[in-house]
Amino acid sequence: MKLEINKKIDVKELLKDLDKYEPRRRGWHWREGRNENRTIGDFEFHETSEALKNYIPLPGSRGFGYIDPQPDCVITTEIASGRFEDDIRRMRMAAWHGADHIMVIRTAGQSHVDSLLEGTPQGIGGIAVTRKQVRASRKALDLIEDEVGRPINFHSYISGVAGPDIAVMFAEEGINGAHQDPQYNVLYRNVNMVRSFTDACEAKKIMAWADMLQIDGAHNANATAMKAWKVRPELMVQHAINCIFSKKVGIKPENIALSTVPPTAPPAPCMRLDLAYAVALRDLFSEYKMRAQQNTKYMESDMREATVSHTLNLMISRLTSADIQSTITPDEGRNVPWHYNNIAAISTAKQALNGMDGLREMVKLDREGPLGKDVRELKERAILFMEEILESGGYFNAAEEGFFIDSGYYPERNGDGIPRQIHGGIGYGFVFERDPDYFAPVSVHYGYNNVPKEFANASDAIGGDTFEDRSKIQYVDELDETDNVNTRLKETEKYDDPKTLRPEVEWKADGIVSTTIFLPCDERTAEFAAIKCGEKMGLDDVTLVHKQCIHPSEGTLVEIKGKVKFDIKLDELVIPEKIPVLSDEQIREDINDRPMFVVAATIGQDEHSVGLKETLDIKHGGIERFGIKYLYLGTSCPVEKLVDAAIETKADAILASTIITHDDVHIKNMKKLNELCIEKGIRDRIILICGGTQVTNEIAIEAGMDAGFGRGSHGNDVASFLVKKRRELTNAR
Ligand code: Z97
Repeated sequence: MKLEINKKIDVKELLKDLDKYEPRRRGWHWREGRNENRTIGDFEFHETSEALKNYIPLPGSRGFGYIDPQPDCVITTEIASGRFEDDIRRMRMAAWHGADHIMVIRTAGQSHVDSLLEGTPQGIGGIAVTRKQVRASRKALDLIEDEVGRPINFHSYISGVAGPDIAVMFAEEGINGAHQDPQYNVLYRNVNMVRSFTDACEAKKIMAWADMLQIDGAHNANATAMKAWKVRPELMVQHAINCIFSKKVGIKPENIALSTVPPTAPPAPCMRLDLAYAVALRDLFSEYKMRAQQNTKYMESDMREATVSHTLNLMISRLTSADIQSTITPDEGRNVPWHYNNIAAISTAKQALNGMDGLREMVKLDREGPLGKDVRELKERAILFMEEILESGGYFNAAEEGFFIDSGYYPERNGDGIPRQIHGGIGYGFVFERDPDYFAPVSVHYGYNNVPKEFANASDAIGGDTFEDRSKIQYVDELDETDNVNTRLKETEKYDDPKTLRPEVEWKADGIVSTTIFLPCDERTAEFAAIKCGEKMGLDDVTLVHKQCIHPSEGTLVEIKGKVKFDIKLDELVIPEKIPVLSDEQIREDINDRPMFVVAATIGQDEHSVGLKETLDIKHGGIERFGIKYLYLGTSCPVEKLVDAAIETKADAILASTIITHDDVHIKNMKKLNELCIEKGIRDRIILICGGTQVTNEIAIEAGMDAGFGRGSHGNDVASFLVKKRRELTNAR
């Protein structure tokens, strides 16, 4: 199976022979070609990696030859639709925009499930991580990485009481990275602490074998604490515990990543607090990798606000370092996992990282001033915290005494931490010391194993385990007759036909659309009025996604979502043919060889000159930029005057602009222009163009023009047409 750029990924095809699919490789992949200077377009970049084969560049790249520099760090996106068949389409879109670390969010609380799930059940807030879902996604990513020309890391979580089982499955299925932190289970999922650390030994050993990258869970303290900046010393302690533990179990330090999150966001003076924290982390953990996340704790539903916080976070990444740059959208806060917002966040990362390329070569962090003092203080607080853990008898005692997630800024303690019991919690009582004759016939195992002498390797006892012989993997397809991918695909089968479209946001053809509405009233009224607006617009299931007070009485901005019930049939659409546009260089060359002169005006009683001026003036990228000279006759110019001026100046073309449409005055004026040129005997040698918001090429041509330019037209569209039309007229003569 191979992806074709102009075809959607075929999920049914992907699922064929999935039971036999083998992942191509194991292990984490960093971007290639880092630490090299690279010329891309007109610029030299200092912090990029190799280019992609297929990509979508930033919109602003139009001014720079559509370059798409790939930053040096891996870029993450989190995908969480709840249906893996929809996730994989998002993965493909994300990869084209520059994501090469796809984190699949698990269905709510999968840590509580004490075994492996099977099949393809639909999840809430993410997918149920099962072998089939994982394998199908990895298979899709193998195809996607061929398409974009860069390996893509696939990532999920190894936690909960089924952690080691999940680790085995991930290793078998070629998963490249995972969150693994026994402290997460203890603090947030109340898994017994002895059990959690014991399981982690096994899970980490397997991760080491599979060369997976590990991300820890310290940042969850930041997200849980009431005042996130106060837990900065604790965050460092948590990182330290998981780092050294993982290293001792056998994970290479370069595969251990700290989940760093800047703990504050504006309106806090975030740079002062977050930069010191970032520097302190890098001082203490220089051996390990940094996975820079975005702050989500102080994220509301406002995209703009989240983007500014994200950009400030990205500045910290560039001022310090980031091996992996994470991206999250406000969707995480408002629980609407919309893929186009994921793309927006990937683009924010790419844009900011490109923009700040080489920042550290120009700006040096001043350690002599307040930054150095704060960094030192943070490190001291963290080390004192660690010392107190030792004094209290070790980690387990400290966790029992509620040392963690306390709202005090250490050494201050407010006594509101999360205490957990050594003799309690989920899975308590299920950790047993291994007997002297304990024997596990597996190739990768942590700790004591009494391998009988006749076997060189433990797994020889069974003729090889699943890591050595894939045919021993038990592949379970579906367990639930109704909750599975086949039934879901059947329900949306109609939309496999590319001629039938329905808008979508969360899932294929879900009909969801969102609308931004401004209501000139207070916030509370606006909330209900907006929902009524949605209903009157014919939407079903209207809900509020975002609201923002603009003024207590003058107005509120509201975003709603709802569902449409209709389909769009492609046969019903009238899509005018797209006119190919010459490149800027081609236009310039032509005008250089043969100068061009045009006369222009807004015609009739029309005073709207902005569009025409934008099309003409060099400042706005108008035709002047290609060397075309023009005479502008102003607004409300009579058609006669325009034609006379064209004759007098021997103009190659007339550019008329008309916005007003009442009584079809725009059409009448175009017709008049054509007729007058015929009457004066110049029609066969002059190009007539009309522009305006209500003008289309079709309307203009019908009214006797050579071309019409409506909304969204730029100077290059007009210049390209002028050049081509003049060549046509010359050839005809
Ligand atoms: C991130 N946005 O990028 P369950 N283990 C650890 C975790 O941090 C998590 C889980 C397991 C975040 C990811 C929050 N983190 C989302 C160390 C989740 C998930 O939900 O308890 O089944 O496991 O880090």
